[in-house]
Amino acid sequence: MNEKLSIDSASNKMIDKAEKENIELVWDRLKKMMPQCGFGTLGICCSICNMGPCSIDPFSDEKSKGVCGADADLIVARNLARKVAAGSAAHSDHGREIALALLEMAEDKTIDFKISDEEKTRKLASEFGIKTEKVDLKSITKALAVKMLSEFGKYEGNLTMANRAPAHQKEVWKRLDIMPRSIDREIVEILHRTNMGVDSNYKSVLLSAMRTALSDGWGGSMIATELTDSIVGSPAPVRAKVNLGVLKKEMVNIVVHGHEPLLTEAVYQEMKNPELISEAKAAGAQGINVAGICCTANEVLMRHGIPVAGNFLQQELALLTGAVEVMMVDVQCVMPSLSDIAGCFHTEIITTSHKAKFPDIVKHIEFQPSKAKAVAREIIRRAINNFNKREKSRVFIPDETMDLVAGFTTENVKYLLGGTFRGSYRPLNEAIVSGRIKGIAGVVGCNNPKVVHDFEHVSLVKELIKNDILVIQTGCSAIACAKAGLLRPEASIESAGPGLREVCEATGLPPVLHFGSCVDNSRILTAAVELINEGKIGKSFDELPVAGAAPECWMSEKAVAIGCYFVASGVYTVMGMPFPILGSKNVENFLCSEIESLTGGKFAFEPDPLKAAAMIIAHINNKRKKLGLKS
Ligand code: SF4
Ligand code: MSK
Repeated sequence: MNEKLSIDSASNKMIDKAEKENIELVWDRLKKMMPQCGFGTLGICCSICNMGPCSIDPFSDEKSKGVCGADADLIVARNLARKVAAGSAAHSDHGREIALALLEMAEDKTIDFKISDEEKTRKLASEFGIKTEKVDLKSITKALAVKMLSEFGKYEGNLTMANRAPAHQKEVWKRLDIMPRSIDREIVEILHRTNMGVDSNYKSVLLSAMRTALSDGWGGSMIATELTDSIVGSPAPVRAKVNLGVLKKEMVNIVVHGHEPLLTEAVYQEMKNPELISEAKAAGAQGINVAGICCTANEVLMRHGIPVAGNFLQQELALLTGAVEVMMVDVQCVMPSLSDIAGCFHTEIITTSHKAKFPDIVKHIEFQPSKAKAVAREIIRRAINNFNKREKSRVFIPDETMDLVAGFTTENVKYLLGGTFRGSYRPLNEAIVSGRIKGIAGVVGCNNPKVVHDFEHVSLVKELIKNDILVIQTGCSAIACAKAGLLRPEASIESAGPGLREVCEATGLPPVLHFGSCVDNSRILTAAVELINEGKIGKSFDELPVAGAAPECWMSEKAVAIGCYFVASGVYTVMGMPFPILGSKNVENFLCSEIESLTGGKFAFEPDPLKAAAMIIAHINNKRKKLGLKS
């Protein structure tokens, strides 16, 4: 067994199975790709125009330049900015799909969804200047959908939800001219600026990239989070299970994977359909089992306790069990290799998004809100039909599962801390002031086969909670720590420092709070606003004793955008692997030092999770000192 590829024994067992069956996995392809391109790693390769591609010689004494005269600083900055644009586009386009679904609901074009959280919908509408008193919900919903959609293309003012930021942050953004104006505009503008022969100043390229990222965090992602709560319901703490052992030998297994929540919601509703359950039983199965991968998993986990089969690097491994009848995928983080692996088994990959298709051999059943339940039924029926095509002798599901509690949000943390009558962040702020909790870290992000699967996430988070730092998580990082048992309330007794343990025992909270999917990093921003509004621990993000981290090497361009909107919002953010910027000392210096004097936040890059934890602890202690709080 190759223990080194993952700290998760279930994953290692499946990697061994792949080796025995001669099935190629992401780790094998990475090995074949070595050595990876040094120019790409350093960010000094440019193919923006057709006079290139140009690459800068990192060892040259003279200042090497591309054919147009662009130097390393400009090339590196432009490449990074384009990653921010792509990452922001992914999150924001996800948000747009949810807003379009809201509009379809309001126009009676779909009856498969209805507003599940009326209170939140009305509150959001008020925030957007929509009259809500004595107005029926359908009219409010329509007006809200139109307002939300206009956030993507408005031509004056700034993003409405950017007004949620603390006064100091807004003042900084205005002074630096990085207040996000509209979502599509910021993405388009950064692509324009980084076109050949437009913005030749690396600092202004980087600051504009920050504005694009802010339009993601305080725009597209926030819209996705808020409207998903409105339509599908706001999460509440829920117990569930995680890891490949949640797949069931006797059941029809459907794995949902990707990011968008609406079709999965319909699958969740239809898996309880008695007619479909009878059909599954008639096929010889005991029932229908739905489990998730990546952030579609996080969405349906948070709201319904649907089990999670794994995180990003486990998508191929789930298929290797030979027990998955259908893997239903939507958008983002879906490896093109899935169709090859599914081809070794009876598994059917079904693509469902009009913007994410596989080569023709893969079945495509397109989701539209107007036919969500019909599509869900069709997919479930295909899974039932596949059940008897399993090669039983090749089925192997590892036993590993772990309990977890998920479903925390900015809003429900208030209630969990003080109930209906005293719900507020005050107990949390008081715990921080007294030093029982030293500070809060948002630990998020992807897996990357370049490092040992899950190791950095789990090691960093364990070290932080041991040092009385409350951890908030999203995405694949949350799934990694869930598998390690850190999302159980008991983890406070087993692994937290004495102060954090006391708070967790008093409130029943785990020391690591699962806040949702990648777009739900916007919940971390709004929770930080609540901390500031409660008082005594800082008036702006950069004064709070908080930090951000993406420890296991960011993988997706979305992680670059997330990191940038954290830093642009004033948060110290430690990434497990550097961005491809090390080909420019100036860009590195700007992002890791100089920018702190502008936005209040900055990046650090540290692959060793214990060193990263020490850096975060030192940062939090420093902020506490400045606030006059004891270390
Ligand atoms: Fe080369 Fe400049 Fe064209 Fe980039 S934009 S490919 S550096 S000539
Ligand atoms: S799924 S973006 S690998 S966290 Fe959101 Fe995981 Fe990163 Fe995709």
